[in-house]
Amino acid sequence: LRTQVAIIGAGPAGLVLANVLTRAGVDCRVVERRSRAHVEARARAGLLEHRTVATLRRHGLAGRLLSDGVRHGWCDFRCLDRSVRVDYGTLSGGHAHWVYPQQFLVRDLIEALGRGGVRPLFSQTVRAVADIDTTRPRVRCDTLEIACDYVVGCDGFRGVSRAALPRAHRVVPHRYPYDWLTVLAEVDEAAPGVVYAVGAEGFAGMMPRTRHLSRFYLQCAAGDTEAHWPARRIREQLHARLTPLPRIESLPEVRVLRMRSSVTEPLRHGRLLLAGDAAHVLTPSGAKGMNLAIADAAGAAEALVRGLREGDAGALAAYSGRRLAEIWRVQEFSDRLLRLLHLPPGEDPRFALRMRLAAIERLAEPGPHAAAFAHQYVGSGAEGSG
Ligand code: RFL
Repeated sequence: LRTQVAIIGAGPAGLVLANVLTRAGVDCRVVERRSRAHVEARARAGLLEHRTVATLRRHGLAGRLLSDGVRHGWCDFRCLDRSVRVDYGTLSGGHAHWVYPQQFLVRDLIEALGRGGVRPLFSQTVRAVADIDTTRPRVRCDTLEIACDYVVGCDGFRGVSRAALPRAHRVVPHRYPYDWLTVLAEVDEAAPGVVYAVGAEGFAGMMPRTRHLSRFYLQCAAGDTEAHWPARRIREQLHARLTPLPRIESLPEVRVLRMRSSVTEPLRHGRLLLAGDAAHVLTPSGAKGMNLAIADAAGAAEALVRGLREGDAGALAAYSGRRLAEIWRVQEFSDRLLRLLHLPPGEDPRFALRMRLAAIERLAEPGPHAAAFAHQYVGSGAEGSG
């Protein structure tokens, strides 16, 4: 098989990239190891930033999200029996998130690609990426090989593309001293908004997904497994840390999310570029992972179109530096939010909670400090994540 751009992975990054390239007249193929049904059912993130929606809209990919998604512009912080509403929509000058589950967006992106005549190669695993130092890199899959001009690794944290980078590329990791239990729950009414609860028993969070599904997070001990968290304990802890909360009907998905971050630097070597989770992992605290993946994809698409259609290699040379500046800004934001949401081990919780309440109240008081947080949270403007 021969194409201009071989894309590994049909997650949000790979699919946005493929759509933008196809619309710009660049030939590409997407290889995905899972089936179409699998990727269209995989529930993960659900909050789309202002600028993510602007990107999707610009490329004609936001139709269903704009008609079926719900706009959201505030979050509540609960701490010491207080509930503080941060109206980041108003504080950022009218920007908002869109609540739209990742699996719906993936479905829409696959459909849009199909309308452009491109069908990802599903159930086909990439085994190796070769010859990235030449002008004809190759992607070796289970039953076929793709020769191309560029390879973009959008294959997530556990993908193969990163392994093709030479040793000089560094992965900068960070491990937090706790984990999160992530729980998808059927609820009797939609979560009214994002809620972060900070308390001596540990952090708990609630994020809206659909009318009858919400995502909950519970801080747990580092190294805990799902076996430590039977349904009864989850319900007890949600009530203890998060009340009031909607009535929970069932818990269809419970997983422990290892709380770690990492960034690979640089994001390009020769004819291989990395985008999305293949390049960086963020904790879900600020709901940034999918947004950053889509921003990477848009940046890679622009650079590839310039390189392949206009013969301008400058944008490809600048891709890694530009994206890393933003990726680190977003990492710093997510890290800062986590520090606000968790108590430092060993510190008297009475003092630590008062400190956090004071910090939370500042986020709600109109002024430059709250406006900067609001812009970063919603991903807008010069102070935002891009
Ligand atoms: P994805 O979505 O992981 O897609 C990568 C795709 O590559 C495929 N793949 C391969 N294909 C062919 N050959 C190979 N050798 C391959 N190896 C891998 C995979 O099957 C997959 O389809 O990466 P992308 O596109 O960069 O998108 C990133 C987002 O998916 C990610 O940042 C978020 O979903 C992170 N995330 C969450 N973010 C939030 O903001 N809020 C959340 O609640 C939230 N929950 C989650 C999450 C990520 C999770 N994973 C990855 C462990 C919950 C989970 C379980």
